[in-house]
Amino acid sequence: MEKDKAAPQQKPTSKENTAPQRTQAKFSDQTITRGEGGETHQTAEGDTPILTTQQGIPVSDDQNSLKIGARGPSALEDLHLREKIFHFDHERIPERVVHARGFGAHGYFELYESLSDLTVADIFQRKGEKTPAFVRFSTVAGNKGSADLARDVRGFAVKLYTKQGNWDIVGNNIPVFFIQDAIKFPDLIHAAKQEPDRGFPQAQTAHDNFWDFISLMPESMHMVMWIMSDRTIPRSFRFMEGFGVHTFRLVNAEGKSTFVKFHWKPQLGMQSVVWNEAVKINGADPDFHRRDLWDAIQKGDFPEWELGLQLFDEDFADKFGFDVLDATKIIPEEEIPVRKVGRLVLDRCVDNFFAETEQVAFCTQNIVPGIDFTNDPLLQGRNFSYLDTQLKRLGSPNFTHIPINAPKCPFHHFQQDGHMAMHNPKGRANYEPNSWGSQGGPRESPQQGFRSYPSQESGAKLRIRSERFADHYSQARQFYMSQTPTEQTHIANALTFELSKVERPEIRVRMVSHLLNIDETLAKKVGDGLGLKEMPKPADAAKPTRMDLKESPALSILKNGPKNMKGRKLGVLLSDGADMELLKALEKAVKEEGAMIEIVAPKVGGVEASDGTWVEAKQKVNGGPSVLYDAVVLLLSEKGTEMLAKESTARDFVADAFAHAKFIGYTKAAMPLLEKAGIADSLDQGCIALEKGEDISRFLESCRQVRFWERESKVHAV
Ligand code: HDE
Repeated sequence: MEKDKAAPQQKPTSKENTAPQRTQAKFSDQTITRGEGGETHQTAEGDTPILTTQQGIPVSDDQNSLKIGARGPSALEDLHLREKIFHFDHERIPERVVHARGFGAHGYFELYESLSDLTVADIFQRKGEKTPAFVRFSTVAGNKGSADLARDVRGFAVKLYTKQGNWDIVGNNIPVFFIQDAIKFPDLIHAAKQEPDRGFPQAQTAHDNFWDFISLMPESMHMVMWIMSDRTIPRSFRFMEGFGVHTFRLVNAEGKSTFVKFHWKPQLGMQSVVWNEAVKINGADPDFHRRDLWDAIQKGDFPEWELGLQLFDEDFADKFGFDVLDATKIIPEEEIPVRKVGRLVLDRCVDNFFAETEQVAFCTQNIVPGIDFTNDPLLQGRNFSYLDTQLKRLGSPNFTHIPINAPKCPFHHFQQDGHMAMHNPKGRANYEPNSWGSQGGPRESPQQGFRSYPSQESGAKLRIRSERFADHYSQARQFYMSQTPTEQTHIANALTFELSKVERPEIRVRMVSHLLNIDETLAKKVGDGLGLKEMPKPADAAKPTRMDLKESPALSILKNGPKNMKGRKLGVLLSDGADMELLKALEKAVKEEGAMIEIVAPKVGGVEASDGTWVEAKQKVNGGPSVLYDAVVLLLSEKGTEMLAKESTARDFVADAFAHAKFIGYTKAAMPLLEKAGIADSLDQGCIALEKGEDISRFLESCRQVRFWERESKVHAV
């Protein structure tokens, strides 16, 4: 047996000879030495901090555990090894039971005008005042590691660090919800998430349990229209709306209450991807939405939303055709316009994902003086839930001591101790009332303190739902009717896709019976798409569908899309010998439009353009499919085309861009690639030949429509 060979003993006299050394190299201003066993040592020099344990004890060797002889057992006294592995073993905390996958950023809210007539909320008093904010976007059903483009509702949770405490608007990108009463939430989420026996599918609703539950819950039909629309496959967090969903109250100095619904309107307009694109993005870049937000903020292209309020009084609430306490209903913007009162800007990425995004704890019950709840039974249930879930996840009632959750205003209370207490009340008094005078700690303030709106409540104690909650189909129909034909087709296709994944035929049929109460043409399209031999009878409805509700253009994404390419990304497929003049002109025009360019090339190192300029690429063609871009340009030389026409991922780049109704700019030399991709004979107005500078302006002008939707019907046969 080979004899144990110990590394040479170090003389601990000087810094240089404390680590075993054999060879030395300089890399990135750090001296790298190799130990006897060939391992890498990077030692602290100059300003580089010295590695320590959690206790601050300097570490001499982070590559080798303490052993008895070079090949002997590890010593139990190795405090560094023990601490390092102990900590690693405990790195995970439970993921959120819903909204596990999310991404957050810091920013601020800026008020346009004082709302002191409506509310005493401090955040709404002074025009132009900025309030720090943290926002976390999320998907609902997927686990923490799931892909960003799952068809799912997006969470849109905003924490506002106001001068009178933290106010959380824990909203979604859809203004309604599946259920009316919190008691059904665990059932809904159980049905939506992976099935309990098999543990799949995750991050998708296209399975039996979800549609079984939904088809037995007529109250979810309005939400079904929204989730089957393109709202659940947003192009970016930056391009989606947010909603507080429930009706809340604003309360002013006279104690007058005004009902309010909160809206976040993206400055860049709304945009979604198409389903086939979403599926492919999930493979190409599962972090597509995270990366998009990160990149935009890092570039200084700060995303922005306007805060809009729908304000109404009891009178309107009584006259409105639906109950304003029912979270499955909206108030159309055409009936109560959205008043824009401020803007939310996200201008700083987190320093650490776990410390901030993962540990941020939103609670619907975090409201401030001047804001109040209503009796929406979903909201009431949520107010119980969020505090509970934070304790479970973060492990201590002191989760507000974590910096991301701590108020940024002064706070004083007598709550103390518990796990991980970072600060406790100072002084002798930890109770009140007390007789310690000015040393006695904080006192209540009837003037400034939070007071609930004194609404009159009475009634028998019953498990009951208001009859005013019983119309489940009218607004579902209104939503569907408010969509453009393209969007209506997407809804029908999404329903057909999802229900085609359902194994039990009776569930599919039950869903179609509900659709018959929404719109017959939609029901027939889906029935046909599912291959139903005969249509079922419409589902029993507690209330007949109202046919008199007016279309609401505000509900359509396409009617509210962007007016330019600002914030969008153009993918340019480039080859050696590409026309440099054209590329320069394109880069200039895209910059002026406020959009971005990403170069895709056969090799990531780059290409040599026509004039000998070396242009670096961001993506190799097989890692930069066209699904990652809003529009594409094929800036190719003849030689480059010849080579790329033989590359399947280049052919997919073109064919997918075409199938996803994207605008395609191309040089004449790229024609053979278009031919190989099978689209040369179908070129339409969305495909624009680029020869000179003015073609580029024409191309970018077209791109402002984001997609060439007329093409879509020509590329789908089923
Ligand atoms: Fe949530 N929800 N929810 N929810 N929700 C959570 O809290 C819950 C509902 C929403 O980025 C949990 O911290 C119940 C509606 C968002 O951290 C949990 C009910 C809306 C987020 C919880 C609802 C939401 C959550 C899980 C029915 C839109 C992510 C982790 C009564 C208005 C916040 C957590 C973040 C998170 C409970 C319904 C939005 C378990 C019981 C409706 C955006 O407390």
